[in-house]
Amino acid sequence: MNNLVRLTKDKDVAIITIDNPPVNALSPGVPEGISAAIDEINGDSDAKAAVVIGAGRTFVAGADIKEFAKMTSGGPRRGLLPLLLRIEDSGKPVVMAIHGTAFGGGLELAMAGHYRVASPAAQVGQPEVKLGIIPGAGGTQRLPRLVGVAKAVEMCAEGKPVFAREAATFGLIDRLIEGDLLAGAVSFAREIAGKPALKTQERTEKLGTAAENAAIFAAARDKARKKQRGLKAPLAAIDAVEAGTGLSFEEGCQAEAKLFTECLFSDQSKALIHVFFGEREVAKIPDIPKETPVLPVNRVAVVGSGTMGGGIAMVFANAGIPVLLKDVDEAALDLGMGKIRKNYASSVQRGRFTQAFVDERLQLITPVLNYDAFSEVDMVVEAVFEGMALKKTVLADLDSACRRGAILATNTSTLNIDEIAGATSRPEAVIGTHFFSPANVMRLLEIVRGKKSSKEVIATCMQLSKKLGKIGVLVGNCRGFVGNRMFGPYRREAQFLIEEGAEVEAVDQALVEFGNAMGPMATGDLAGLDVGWRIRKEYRHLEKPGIRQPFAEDRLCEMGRFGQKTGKGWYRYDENRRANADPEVTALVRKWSADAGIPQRQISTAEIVDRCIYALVNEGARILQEGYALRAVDIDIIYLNGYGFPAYRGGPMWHADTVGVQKVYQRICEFHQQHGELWAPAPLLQRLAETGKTFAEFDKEQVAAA
Ligand code: 3H9
Repeated sequence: MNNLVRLTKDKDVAIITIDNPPVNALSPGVPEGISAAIDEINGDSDAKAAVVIGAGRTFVAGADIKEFAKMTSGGPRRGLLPLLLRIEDSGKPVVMAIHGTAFGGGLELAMAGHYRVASPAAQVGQPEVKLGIIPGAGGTQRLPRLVGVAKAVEMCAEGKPVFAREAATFGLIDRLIEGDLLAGAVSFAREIAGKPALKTQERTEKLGTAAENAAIFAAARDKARKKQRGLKAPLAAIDAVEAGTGLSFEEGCQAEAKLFTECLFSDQSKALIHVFFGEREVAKIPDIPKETPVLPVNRVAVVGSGTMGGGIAMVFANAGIPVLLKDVDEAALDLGMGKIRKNYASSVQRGRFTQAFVDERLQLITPVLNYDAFSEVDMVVEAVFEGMALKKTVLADLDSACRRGAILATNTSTLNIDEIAGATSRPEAVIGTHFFSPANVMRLLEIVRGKKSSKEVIATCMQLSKKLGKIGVLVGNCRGFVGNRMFGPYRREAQFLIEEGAEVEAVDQALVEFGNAMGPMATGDLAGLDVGWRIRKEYRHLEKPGIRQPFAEDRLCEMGRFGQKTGKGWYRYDENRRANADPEVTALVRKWSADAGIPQRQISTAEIVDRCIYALVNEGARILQEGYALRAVDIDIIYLNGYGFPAYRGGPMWHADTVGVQKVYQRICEFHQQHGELWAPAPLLQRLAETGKTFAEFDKEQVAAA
């Protein structure tokens, strides 16, 4: 048909093969090729039925997401509906044969067929909401006809994929095929050839009554508002399914098309598409080509069984990698293993893991008190208490205990990797792996490149992060690396605002309304205010004299108010760890501010958001310019996966692009005038503003120059 779609025959069954690697997306040429093949089959009197199948590892993973950006920047609108109607109208029945994934437009294509067969492990889904859009090729109209309204709403609004084995139980898949999918699909096609075939659009038996559906839609909207706070697409998806239940198929498709377009042209969708490609972009390191050899990581060890160490051991165990967990004495190890067991038990309780899975994982974790078996491991992650002297001692011990070729990773959030590496005779094997707490839950892994970290070690850790279910982002070795270095100015501004007269809850609420998972003060209370306090004390000698520093949090710490763990911090906590505003804190901060001569004023929500978020942007721009992050998108991915920044805003740097770099720069200049040196605009931000460029354009230039 063309180079993306082939038409062949197995006697009386025509076979349409879509071959558009890597994921058979419906890029230009694919719909046209399928359409031409259907026409040809309908003109072929020997063909009794057709099978549509994907070449390579998957059926069709969806519309080509790259095309969306072209559409929203003025390119031609590309619809799939006419093709799908042509398939449905085909005089010869069409069997869709699914393996790998049938996602988005891929599932919509499959639903236009008269039958669907699948390998049991295949996955089907309408994940469009994760891109800020809704199904745009009849998915919200055909899916309820096949699976019922409740299931269709769930799949379209939540976007979670379903295994074919499960989909077969609710009518989306007509037959599961173990073994050779094509052979099974062809024989299925022969069975149904010549029998009357149903068009999905004409099926109404699962569409339910208005009263039943009203309750389903109300519950789905409620859930979407809570679980997908701030996102517009899930609500639009529910609207589209609802339209389909009250209107004709054709009118339903029109309603869907309108909602799809509104979503596609929204800032949310642009941001989420940026995130989709960003998550894949961060794996690409300009000076470390894809072919760089990686080291096998089949057995690992973790040193330190505290909260971090225990969590990291679970991460490896969950990926099926055996792990030695070392601590200094029996009591510490028992405590660490106890916490791990408790964590797993709660996962079983919440239905995340089965007991059998947990038992297997626990078998993979071996507690040890010495380094004897360390000579057999391929990688060690040290996760002892954050302190340079201790880390150096542990690294020196590992240097003696581990075989040459093993990776020595240090889990630090602030310390200098090169100094730690200097404690070994093999700095090329040393790398930073900054897990985020709780390590077994948080997706982000900052991989910190030391001056001497070898390319093989970096490539191995990047690849390993995927196996561990993490998103690895390579960062440079500066204080706080990328995430925490930016978090400092963000929380500094939040404190300044409180010292200038804002209420603690007002600051948190403004940032939660912006979309962040938590406000900065509540986050501090959760992590423990003493952590930052200790670090600040250690680095106090580096502070420039005469520059304003926040003081309220340090004073709260001096009073023993460390946050949730002491029942008091910025908030007061009840026995269920619920935060309550604490008038004592307000009174104290007002007094301290008066003593310090800080004028008190009314502070707007907009100022709270600008001060905190632009502090992130300004520091992010410095980090970029200094080369500690490879691209602006790397910073975005860090913030989305480690700091609860809302994905629908694309990350702090993308957010700056969306607001307008010039506008952000001007606001930062105002803050500079009002609040002094800490707000000096980053030179890169200034350059971009003056040349009318965005951070995304800066990234493209970086990639082109690499
Ligand atoms: C849609 O269908 C809307 C419809 O309603 C129609 C409206 C008209 N397009 O993830 P991987 C690239 S919306 C373009 O690393 P994996 C990806 O960027 C779409 N490119 O592999 C990467 O490129 P590179 C609904 C795509 O095995 C390479 O393929 N569908 C697309 O870990 C490999 O990807 C979705 O949202 C695409 N659709 O995971 C599904 N998909 O190598 C999105 C992938 O240059 N895709 N690429 O970095 C996925 O979820 C995963 O890619 C998948 C494979 C599970 C399929």
